[in-house]
Amino acid sequence: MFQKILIANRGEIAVRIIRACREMGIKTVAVYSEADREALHAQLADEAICIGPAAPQESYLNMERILSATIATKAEAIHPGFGFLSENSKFVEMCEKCNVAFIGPSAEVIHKMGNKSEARKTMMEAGVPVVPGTKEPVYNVEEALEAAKEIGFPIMIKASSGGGGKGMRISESPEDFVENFNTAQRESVNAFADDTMYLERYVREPRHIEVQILGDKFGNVVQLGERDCSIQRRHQKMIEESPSCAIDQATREKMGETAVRAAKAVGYESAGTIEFLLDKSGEFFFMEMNTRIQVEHPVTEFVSGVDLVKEQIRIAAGLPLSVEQKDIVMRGHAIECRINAEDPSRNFMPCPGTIENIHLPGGNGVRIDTAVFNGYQIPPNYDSMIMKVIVYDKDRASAIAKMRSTLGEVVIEGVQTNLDFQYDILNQKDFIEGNVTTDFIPEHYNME
Ligand code: MV4
Repeated sequence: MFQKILIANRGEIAVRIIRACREMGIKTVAVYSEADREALHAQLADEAICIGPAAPQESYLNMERILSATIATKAEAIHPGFGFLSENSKFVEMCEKCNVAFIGPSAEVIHKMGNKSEARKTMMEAGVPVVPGTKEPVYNVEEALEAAKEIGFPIMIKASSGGGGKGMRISESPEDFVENFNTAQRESVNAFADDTMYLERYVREPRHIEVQILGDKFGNVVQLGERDCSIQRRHQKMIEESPSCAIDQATREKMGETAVRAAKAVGYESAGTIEFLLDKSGEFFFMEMNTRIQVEHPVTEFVSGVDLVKEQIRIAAGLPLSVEQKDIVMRGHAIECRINAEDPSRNFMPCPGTIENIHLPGGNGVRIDTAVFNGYQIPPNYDSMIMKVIVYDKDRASAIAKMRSTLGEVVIEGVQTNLDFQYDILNQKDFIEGNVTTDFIPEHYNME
């Protein structure tokens, strides 16, 4: 096992990883930017190194500085968390060259799954269901229009380098296709310097359901059930839960087996997620693969009892998975609400500032993942997510009741948050009845 791990991240996920290391008897090195001198992750780690100014490009995204810190402290491995360098295949190659273990999948798999049209083609060839559409990428609007007519309208135009909604456009008919394709492609060229596009039939009012998988260096792959992440705003997830109330046991098993097949098709190792779109008829389609630990991993940890971060560390150290598929039994219901320092009444504008007073709830089946504390100054340079509230109970109704009670107890003074907005969602009839699609927030709150 590793003696020392460097955590190339900040905030609650850095703290989450430090805790896993400490439980495993592994020493930790935190890296921090000048804006994060007082940050919890820097205080909790055994060692902490300042790697540069507040701007992410000069610190948490600076590959040379992070590798220098790793070598200087003699850490043997880097945990990238999520965001930042977690899905940067070039960084993984640099780690290899420096003889540092990257706690995540190989550079090759990250690169392959980062290209969304290539990922789609790989999955088609592996027999994983994808939304009907193009197998090869399209580059010009004429050939794209021909392909679109073949697939049938409405069409979703997507950028190969996209994901998270960038470079994505809906086309309802051949009449509006050219304009939408050109706009999406221009967006892709500007954002990713890539004109590679692909087409899918547009699935109306889908649900976003994703399956957690774990793979080791011996070719073992297990799945740990699904998360329903349909409650999103502008492609930012707000509430995630496991299990999903939208699928029956037969679909769940089929989806789990499909996710395992997808992971095995690329020789996946570490923790990963296969995202599916579920349509109104109950059919599901591969959408994307996330080659990282995700924000919402705690809901899976609650229902499965498996510590995903510890598994990632074991896998990277060359140990086999500590669980077999037959030992993984999903039990109860978990829900996560993401608490952001933002103002819902001002179009969710980020609200950095100082936490003047904070009270964190607790109790049976309550987990709070956060790195904020009394007097903490939230820097304006990073993500506005400051806390994850995760609850666990025997069924969905009990978990919702527990989440309401738990959110009701949270006190955060000094900055605006989305706490009240989250609380409101939990009291919506459609949410309580499980009638949610990716259009839930725009539909219920009159916003895009
Ligand atoms: C889709 C879709 C409907 N049909 N693809 C959004 C982000 C990117 N990961 C893929 N996305 C979508 N792809 C087809 N063929 C609808 C969405 C989508 C969405 C997906 C999951 C969660 C929230 C969403 C919000 C809007 C659109």
